[in-house]
Order: sequence, then structure tokens, then C-alpha cells
Amino acid sequence: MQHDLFADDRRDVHLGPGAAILSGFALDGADALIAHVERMAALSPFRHLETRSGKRMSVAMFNCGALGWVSDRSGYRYDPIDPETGRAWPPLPPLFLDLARRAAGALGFHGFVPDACLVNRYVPGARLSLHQDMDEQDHSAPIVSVSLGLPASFLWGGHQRGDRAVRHRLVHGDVVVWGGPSRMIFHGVEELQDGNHPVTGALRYNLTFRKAGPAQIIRQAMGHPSSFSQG
Ligand code: MD3
Ligand code: FE
Repeated sequence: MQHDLFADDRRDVHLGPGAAILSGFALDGADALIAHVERMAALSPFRHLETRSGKRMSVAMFNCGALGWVSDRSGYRYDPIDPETGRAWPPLPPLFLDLARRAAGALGFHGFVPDACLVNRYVPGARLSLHQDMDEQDHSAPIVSVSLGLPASFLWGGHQRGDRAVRHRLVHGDVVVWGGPSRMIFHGVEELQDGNHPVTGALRYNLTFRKAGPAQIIRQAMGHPSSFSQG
């Protein structure tokens, strides 16, 4: 089922080994996901992080889960504390954990228990330039992402920054799973176009579920997949 997804084509899309777009996989729970995002953003607000070079990212973010991805002048890291509030990030809602586990399982990655969920918020004009996700300790775990609100054009590249990238449209309720050989593919999101989504208005949210820390891996290898707790 290798084909491009555009406009009203709602089939799943095979992206590469261990990677696919699951079209509409999160549609059923989408309203509840958005309600959780808005509730949690009252605890750990959306903020525009700075890159190491001091550039303000156009995408606003916060995290939920035991670990949160943060960037500042000292670089990127996963932090159990929200530097903005001085408190732990809001816990991962069970609905989030369940969705991520089921989506990863659909690609054959069983027992996926993320410890980090980065919530990205795009306004029209916001974009994410081509990058690899490599700040996690266990690159054998997949990553699961959920698109909510306005559609986006995402870029699927190769293993070198300069490799030609293919565009795919991601719409409300789409879930992307990427693991195995596709885990380190360069990817990005093109400038969000203007629009008005019935649920989010002029916004796109993206939830990115990751296994960021090492503790779970060890326990999982020893056969205790659900006993991970925040240190
Ligand atoms: C996987 N977020 O936060 S997720 C990130 O839509 C991030 O906010 C994007 O990349 C977002 O690190 C993309 C969906 C996606 C898109 C392209 C990919 C996942 C991908 C290309 C390769 C692997
Ligand atoms: Fe990424």
C-alpha cells in the first residue's frame, strides 16, 4: 500500500520500514485529547523555546509525562521538571497512554509505554525545520505522533539532511508511527496554512509520544513492561 496521501484520500500510508500514517486512528478520542491538552496547558503553559543559537521557535510547546523535552541556550535535554513552573510536568492521561500503545502495536511495536509527550502548537506560519529526533536514550523504541486541528504538510526525508524529502498531508485524527530503521529519518513540518478548524480554530496541535529515559528499557527487557515510574 505504497501511495501518497492527499486531500480526501483516507487510506493508511506506508512510509518506510517500521513507519506508517494511520489515517484517522485518533478520530474517536480527538475531542477528549484536545480537552486534555487545554486542561494541562493551564498547568504547564505553552511556551516558545529557544534553540542553542538563541532563535525562538515558531512552534509553542509544553510536555506531559515523567520527562519533558526542553531546549535553551545550553542545548536540548529531557527534564523531569518544567523550567517555567519549577514543578513536574502534568502526568500522561491514561487516554494518551492507551492511544500511543495501540498505535505502536498496530505497527508491531508491542508494549510501548512512553514516558514523554511533547505537545506542539502551530499557528498559521509556524513551521518545524528538517531534523532528527535523537535526544532519547533508547532509539529502539518507536515514536508515535497524533495530529489535531488544522492540516499540515509534513516532510519525510532520508538519513542524510540533504536527501530529497517527500510531502505528506496530515489531518485531524491522523497518527504517525515510526520506529525501527525509520526512527532516525529527517523530518519536518512546512509552514502551517491559514484555516479554521471546527474544534481548534486556527491552530494545529501535535502530540509526540516518546520513550525518552533508560529505566523502562531495562525493566522491559526483564519482563516488567508496566512497572516504570518516574524517578
Ligand atoms: C517521523 N513534530 O516534535 S510529527 C517533533 O508535527 C516533530 O509537530 C512534528 O517532529 C509535528 O520532533 C512531526 C509527525 C512526523 C512527521 C514526519 C516524520 C513524524 C515523522 C518523518 C520521519 C519520521
Ligand atoms: Fe521530530
